[in-house]
Amino acid sequence: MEEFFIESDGIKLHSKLEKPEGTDKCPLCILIHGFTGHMEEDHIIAVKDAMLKAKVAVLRVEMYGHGQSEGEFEKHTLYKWVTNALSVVDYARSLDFVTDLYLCGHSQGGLLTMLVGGMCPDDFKAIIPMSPAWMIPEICRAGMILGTTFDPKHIPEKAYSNDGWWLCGDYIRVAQTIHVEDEIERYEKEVLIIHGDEDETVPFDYAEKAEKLYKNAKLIPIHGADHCYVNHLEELSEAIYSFFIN
Ligand code: FER
Repeated sequence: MEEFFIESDGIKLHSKLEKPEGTDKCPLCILIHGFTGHMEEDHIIAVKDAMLKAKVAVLRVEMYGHGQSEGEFEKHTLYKWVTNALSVVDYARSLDFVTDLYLCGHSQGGLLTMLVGGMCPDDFKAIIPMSPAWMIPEICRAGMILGTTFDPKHIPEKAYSNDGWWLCGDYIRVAQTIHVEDEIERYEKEVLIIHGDEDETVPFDYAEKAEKLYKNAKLIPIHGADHCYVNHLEELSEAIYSFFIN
């Protein structure tokens, strides 16, 4: 395992690269956590291990304001995450050992995966949005965030969640401008969507809607799984492993 920082617009992003044993050249998957998440969460580790078992190298990176990366959580926005992800893709392109490149992310990282897939369609063999939180732009336009409501035409300075998190109004301003359908349309290659059908954070309907909108997507529902696949990590691992070995 190599641990290092990738520079992105003056911000150091904490990164870990792991390669499968006994391979010279191999595919690489970039793997991104969700909102308030980090690279050591159980579901991220499960996915990483399943990829390594399928002989795919994994580059886990923590985005602005998360984990051990620089930036303040309260000041993160989807534009900052997009800028970060583009820097990570740039870094991945420079690696000699990589055959095919993949992008995978959970929840807000899954939304990021959908956006960056559309922005860099030539770079990825496939993208893997897991429980993608692609309702965020829509709910921000409707005046909802973190389970609370606001006037979408008069964005508050700060938005608070019931469980103690808060975000700057700029998070909402940025989210309101994003139209995920445009980026769905731009990505014509293979998409694997994985989503728990008892997700309490991101409605499962969004996975079904994304599967229909993409030209070439397959949804693997994980029956009974919640947002982070607690008690369903084996099914999650199996979905990832079989995607890469088939
Ligand atoms: C929200 C609902 C879900 C939200 C973020 C999420 C910032 C993302 C969840 C995740 O990434 O796990 O209202 O607001």
